[in-house]
Amino acid sequence: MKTPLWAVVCLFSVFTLHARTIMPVQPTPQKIAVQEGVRISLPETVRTVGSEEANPHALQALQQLLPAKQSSKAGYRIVIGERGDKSVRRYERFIPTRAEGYYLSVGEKEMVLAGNDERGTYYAVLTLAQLVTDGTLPAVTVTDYPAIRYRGVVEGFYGTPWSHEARLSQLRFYGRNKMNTYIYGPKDDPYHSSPHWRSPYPEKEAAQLAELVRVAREHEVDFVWAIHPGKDIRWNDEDRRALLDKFERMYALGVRSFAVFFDDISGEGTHPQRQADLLNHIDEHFVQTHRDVTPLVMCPTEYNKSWADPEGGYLTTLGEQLNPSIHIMWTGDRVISDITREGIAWINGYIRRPAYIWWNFPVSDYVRDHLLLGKVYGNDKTIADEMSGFVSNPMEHAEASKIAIYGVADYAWNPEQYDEDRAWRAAIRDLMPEAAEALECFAAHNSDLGANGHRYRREESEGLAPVADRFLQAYTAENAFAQAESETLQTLFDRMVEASDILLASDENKPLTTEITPWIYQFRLQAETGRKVMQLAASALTADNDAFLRHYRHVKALQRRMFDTDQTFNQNPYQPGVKTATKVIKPFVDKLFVAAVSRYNSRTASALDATTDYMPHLLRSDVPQISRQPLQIKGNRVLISPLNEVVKWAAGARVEMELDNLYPAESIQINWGVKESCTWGQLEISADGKEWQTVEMEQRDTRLSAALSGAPVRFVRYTHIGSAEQQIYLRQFVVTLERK
Ligand code: 14T
Repeated sequence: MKTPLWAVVCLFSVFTLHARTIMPVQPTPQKIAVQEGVRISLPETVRTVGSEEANPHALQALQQLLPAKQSSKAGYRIVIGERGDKSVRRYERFIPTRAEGYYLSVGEKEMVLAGNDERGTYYAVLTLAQLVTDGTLPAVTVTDYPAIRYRGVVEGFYGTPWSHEARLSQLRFYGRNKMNTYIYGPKDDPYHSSPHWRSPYPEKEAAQLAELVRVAREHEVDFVWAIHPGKDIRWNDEDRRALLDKFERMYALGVRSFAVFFDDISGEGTHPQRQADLLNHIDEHFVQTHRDVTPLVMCPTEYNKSWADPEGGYLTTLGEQLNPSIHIMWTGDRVISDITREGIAWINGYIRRPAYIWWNFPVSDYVRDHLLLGKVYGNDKTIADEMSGFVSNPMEHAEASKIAIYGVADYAWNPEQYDEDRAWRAAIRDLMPEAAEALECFAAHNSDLGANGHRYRREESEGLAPVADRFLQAYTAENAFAQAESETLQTLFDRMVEASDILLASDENKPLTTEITPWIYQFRLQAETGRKVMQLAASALTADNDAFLRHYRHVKALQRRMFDTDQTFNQNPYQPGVKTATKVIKPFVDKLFVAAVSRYNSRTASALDATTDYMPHLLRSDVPQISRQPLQIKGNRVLISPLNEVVKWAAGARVEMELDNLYPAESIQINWGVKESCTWGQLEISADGKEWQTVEMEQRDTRLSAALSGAPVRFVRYTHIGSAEQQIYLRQFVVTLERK
């Protein structure tokens, strides 16, 4: 059989690619075909067809890209518009019949930008802009659409809400990355949640929200204003009216998309039938009555499988009762989890509609001492049809969150072709093109969360663990200094120092470097410690005692400086401090330090201290949850880091703090989060750890306090002297010393 000529031409000249390597288009288009070897110069004179009807935002973006002279007769022809417009009628069959889809073709005489709808045309222009290099365009055909209808971000974390400037920058970033949704729901905005959800925003805040709405619209992003009324809502006409009034006020500010959150509440507000009645009422008397308001989004109280009680019927009630157009959010099998096929099938069965995914990544409000700068991975790539939306809950560090958000934009547009590695690298290049290598090094080692109550972990320092293990193994088992591994590790520490300095000196992205500066300082110190511990380990083998002791003193000094950094920056009340490279690098450096010191100690019969983290005071406890809590020094106060979960305290168990010296003490403050009289507990102090003195405590509400008026204290302990297990919260445990 003869091969027809057109097929030969196609084979030779057209490259259909899934935009993996060659084209820089982001997010990855569904289909892109490039004609090899053809470059088209940006035209100087153009004849635009369709400007009267096409999406004005698309036209404006096109105008910025091609500030060419307009001519009615001559010049390069540009056809622009959306399905139904006269201009694109001839191309309608090429336009994908998907929301926000588009067809883009660039030829030598003409280009076509045809959206399935207004947003589709805008996206066609964005893709076109990304195809330009050095003032030329490839000859190309793109057929593209998002696999998931709603893609974006939910500002839904606890902690300092994003600044106005940061939000403006986010909205531009979402638009540029073809995300169409920003859900405004910062837990710490009192006008979003209790106590003031019923009240209008003060003038300044209202004006800023109106500006956000405007900028979102300019960038084709739906600004979704969320309300969180469940903490104190009363199921009566008055509160129903209060909620609708608030929505009307937000509508007047320009908001056209709304959400109602019932997460993280208890009591009356959790009632599913009442929630459904309210939401249907809003749907019927607000959403449906305003022709330009988009479908309502709700976050249920049982928003993940581990909290859901299928027998209790909460989700079944929502599924049966909520109007079908209302979207229901879902975080997966757990509060923090990645979405699987089985997981989404489970919830969709209950709610009778595709779930609207609230992905709790890179949110770090439960591990605030860590930065989550790693890759976006873990979500199933074949379940786009099973979800109506996919939004990411980010960190309170807005700019740093863009690494993950970029990945989410790519995943949610085209999950089947999503490549986490490529997206992560591209994100870093997008944020800091000049210092990309440095940022990549920093991000590669700042991505895991450390142990946490949600048991969510991320990869970090990929590929390094086997090298570190081999080196340690050779060192401890054979007294050998493995050469190849040592070179890899030395290079790593050098690169870390290099990356830190380059990032600290860079002016490229100030909002980003400002957010992460404390972590860069800590990262540099960790690298220097690593470098020095390698030298320490080497001199422990060669029996050069002078060199060993010099390195040892330096490592101790570096440990002290890391402690100071941890105690000085990011002092939030939950997880204060600055943790970096905690998954592979820090454990390796610590283990090698211990091995080197113990080797020196046994060879020279010395007793040098081999602890790895500077902290002069000690905490001992046979209450497992408390024993893992770090101590903190805040001026003249020594405290146990508070814990945000229920602590189970067995009868007879105790908590004991040992200070490094004897101090005159001023007072002790304790808060176990319980109002009942704490007769199960006994507080004692001691100067030597042998003779103990019981201290009376005064209780006010949940607060216990004891005045010590200068008593000499080195040991403090609190013992459960009752007989039944206690369930308490570790809100506060502080020993205040007298100021010198
Ligand atoms: F609405 C939800 F989908 C959701 O995730 N709600 C919160 C969210 O605002 C927060 O940022 C996120 C991460 O901490 O988790 C939810 O908040 C919690 C989760 C808990 F397990 C609050 C208290 C918890 F005990």
